[in-house]
Amino acid sequence: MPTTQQLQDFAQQVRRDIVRMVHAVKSGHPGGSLGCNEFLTVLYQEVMEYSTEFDMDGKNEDLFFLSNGHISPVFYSVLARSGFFPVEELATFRLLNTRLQGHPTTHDKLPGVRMASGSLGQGMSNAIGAAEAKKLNGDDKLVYSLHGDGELQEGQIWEAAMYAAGKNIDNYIATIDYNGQQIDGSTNDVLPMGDLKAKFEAFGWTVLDVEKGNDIDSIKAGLAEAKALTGKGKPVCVLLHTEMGNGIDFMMYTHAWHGKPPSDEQLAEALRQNPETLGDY
Ligand SMILES: Cc1ncc(C[n+]2csc(CCOP(=O)(O)OP(=O)(O)O)c2C)c(N)n1
Ligand SMILES: [Mg+2]
Repeated sequence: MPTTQQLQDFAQQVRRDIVRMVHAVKSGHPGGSLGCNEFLTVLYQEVMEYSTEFDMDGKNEDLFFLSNGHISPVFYSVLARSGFFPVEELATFRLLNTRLQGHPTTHDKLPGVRMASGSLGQGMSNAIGAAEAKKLNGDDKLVYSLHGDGELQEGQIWEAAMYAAGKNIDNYIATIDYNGQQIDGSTNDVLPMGDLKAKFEAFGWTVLDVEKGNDIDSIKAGLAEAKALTGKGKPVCVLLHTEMGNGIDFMMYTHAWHGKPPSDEQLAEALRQNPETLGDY
């Protein structure tokens, strides 16, 4: 098992990758990527059991589905640094004909990508399908997914939530990036969603909060708790309280960096705040 320090170092390198990728092509989504960095780091570096010899069936492996596909920079960096493809390929982010499209696709065959996402609201349905297939196949590994909180405004999410509970999909952990922000402002300004815990519970889920969603040890503990709650007849939802733009001071506490690249000067400052740990691509 990696130490907390090793996971922090990993996340710091991922932070550099995110801003460098988005800066290089002057497009992409750094804010949500930075907010979900520690979660994906812990998930891929400690929690999930998987093979980097990727195949779509993923039998006897834990599976992850990214539903908020706009945070592709963090997903690609974590996949590359977990051994799915060469880290040098991060330099092709958003270029023509790259496997690292702005929003993940499957036809480009990037190892680790299990569904095309970007059109919000679909990943829970995919993940539930995979979890149900695992049950039918007698495969006892788990399925994980990640969703934005603004994404929960999509109706398909709630159809899927109803299905998962109704069909006792209890080998599934859906995490919500609960940053309180979305593309145009705070979720409360755009469309207040009320008490998300009560809503998921009303749909028949077990829900737990991780209050420090950017803290490695809190995420570890939260995911261990979530894992212990699987196999009990209900799907599990983790409300991960995160900070958009985490780790780069001028990108935090605002939705402004949802989908905006840093300038040359801003990149330099972001990198100064996050020295290299594992080596830049
Ligand atoms: C179906 C659909 N509608 C609208 C969009 C445009 N869109 C992209 S990201 C986003 C905000 C989503 O908010 P959230 O899930 O909270 O992501 P965050 O801004 O926190 O990263 C929107 C509306 C989309 N990608 N798909
Ligand atoms: Mg959000």
